[in-house]
Amino acid sequence: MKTLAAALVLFAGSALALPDPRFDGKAEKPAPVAGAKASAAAISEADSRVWVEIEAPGRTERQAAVDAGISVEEIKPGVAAGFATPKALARAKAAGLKVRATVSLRQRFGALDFPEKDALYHNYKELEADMRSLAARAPDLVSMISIGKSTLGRDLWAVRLTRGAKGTQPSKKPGIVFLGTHHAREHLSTEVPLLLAKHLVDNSADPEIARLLETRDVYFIPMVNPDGVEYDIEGGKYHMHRKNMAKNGDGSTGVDLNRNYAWGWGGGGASPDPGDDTYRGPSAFSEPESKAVKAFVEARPNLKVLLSYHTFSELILYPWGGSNDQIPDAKPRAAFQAMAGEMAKMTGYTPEQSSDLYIATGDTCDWAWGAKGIYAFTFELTPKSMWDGGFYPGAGVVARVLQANIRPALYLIDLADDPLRSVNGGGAFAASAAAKSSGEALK
Ligand code: 0X9
Ligand code: ZN
Repeated sequence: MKTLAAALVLFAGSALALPDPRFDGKAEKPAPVAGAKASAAAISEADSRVWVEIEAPGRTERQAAVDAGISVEEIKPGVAAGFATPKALARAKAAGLKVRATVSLRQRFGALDFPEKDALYHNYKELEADMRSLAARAPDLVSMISIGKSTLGRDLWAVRLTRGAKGTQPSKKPGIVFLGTHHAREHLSTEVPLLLAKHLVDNSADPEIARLLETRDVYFIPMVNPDGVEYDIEGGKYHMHRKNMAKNGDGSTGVDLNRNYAWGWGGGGASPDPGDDTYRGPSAFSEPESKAVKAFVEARPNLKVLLSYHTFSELILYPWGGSNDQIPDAKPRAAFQAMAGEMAKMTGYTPEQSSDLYIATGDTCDWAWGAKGIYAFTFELTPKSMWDGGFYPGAGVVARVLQANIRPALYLIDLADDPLRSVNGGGAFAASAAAKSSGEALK
């Protein structure tokens, strides 16, 4: 019986070491992995996707891979790696890209034993129950609302934390929303917003947190794509599923919800092919899940900041993602850069403009900023690479990742009244304010 760790070592033999200024070379090493056991997945025989490594000495090749419909998940020196259908692979080759290695998902994951259950992670029912009990535990502070229904009819749950308003009552307090799991297999991105909400409730007597809950309107929507999540863990095994569970006309399943928003929709880095992992959908906001987020945001003009959690790579991304243009207005651009830089100091994650990773249109944050003027960030959480567990890093990382993300969340909640305060190190929770006693207590 082959272990995943062994498979990773074998597979790592194909990694390259070409120079790329983005990397210090650490990411491509097959480190011993705490979560390795949790990385096993059950890939059905019908799933013909491959994990592919494309030679990509620079951004041009990386973008060409994305534009061919490959969901690029990892960038290493000289290489862009990710998932491709046979058609996307053919498109990449036709575009002149050099394929360094391909491994079928069945070969890569299918032969592995299934790990012990990651009991710490929340499935849909467990998430719903925990959100409900959080609301019951602190009824003066927490309320639970459904922002709509998923494709398969599941409620899309939000918890709201604020003093003095409940449910859907409007508020004039500056608002912020934390979103998780647009992408089904990115389970850690459910845990972080859920556990952040619990952290705020558990520490609501702390004067600084009490101040935030008094003066801000804070929302957590930990599972934007519950149908995809439930499919990804169906049968007690991981299926490496990214999209929602919409039935496409060609027999394939799923729309990439992070390509379905109406800012630049239909442009680069978002596939028109329903079979691809990055399928943009038939039209902008075609999906109930993205539509629900849109309606949620539009009903709350007090929202000033949005953070959408994804995994993995340990990055902090800000608009634009759909083009290489910078935000033209110097003041908000400086604020985005200041905030991303501060949060990078707190987490060790790398801050960059989204399109520096690759251009992809129709994502949540471009829409939130472009259409609504909301300061919107994408966090790519732990781990750094596929070799550290990829989408399935195991239960062992959860506490540490939560810990790393508490201060950035407090920092953003505080700045929701006026994100421009971030410029020149402003904000009560800025890294430069770390010496402040209240800040220290919260670390
Ligand atoms: O491609 C995505 O949707 C995000 N990465 S993930 O591995 N979680 O799928 C990154 C989105 C960043 N946005 C743009 N580059 N537009
Ligand atoms: Zn994602």
